[in-house]
Amino acid sequence: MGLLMPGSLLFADSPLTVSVPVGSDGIQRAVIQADSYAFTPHHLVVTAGQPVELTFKSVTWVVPHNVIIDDPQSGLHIREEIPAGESRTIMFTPRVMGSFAIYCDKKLPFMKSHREKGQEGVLEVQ
Ligand SMILES: [Cu+2]
Repeated sequence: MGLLMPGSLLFADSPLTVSVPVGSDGIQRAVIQADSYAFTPHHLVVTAGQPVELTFKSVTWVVPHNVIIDDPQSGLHIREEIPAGESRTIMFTPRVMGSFAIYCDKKLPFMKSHREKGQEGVLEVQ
């Protein structure tokens, strides 16, 4: 699958809050499960100035999700679609310390957004 790289963190073994481990290549790497309606783990702690690689693995059959981290002032401007049952990897290097929202903004007409249903988390940059 290519997901089980050394240094990867498997969501199945993860508590809800994780310090994202650094691989031998210096990349902070984690795998996050995307389900309806949650990201697991949902609180990721990373170190500023080092590259981060997050793989979002959808475990849904039909429902599409996405992942958004949007704080342009901090250089974080990520939006990636995650089709049902597929995995998508985002890479970025956080430069500014702080806590930033990770969320899915999918929404059906007249329904609450996935974020409002609980599909959100925190990227904590230390
Ligand atoms: Cu979603």
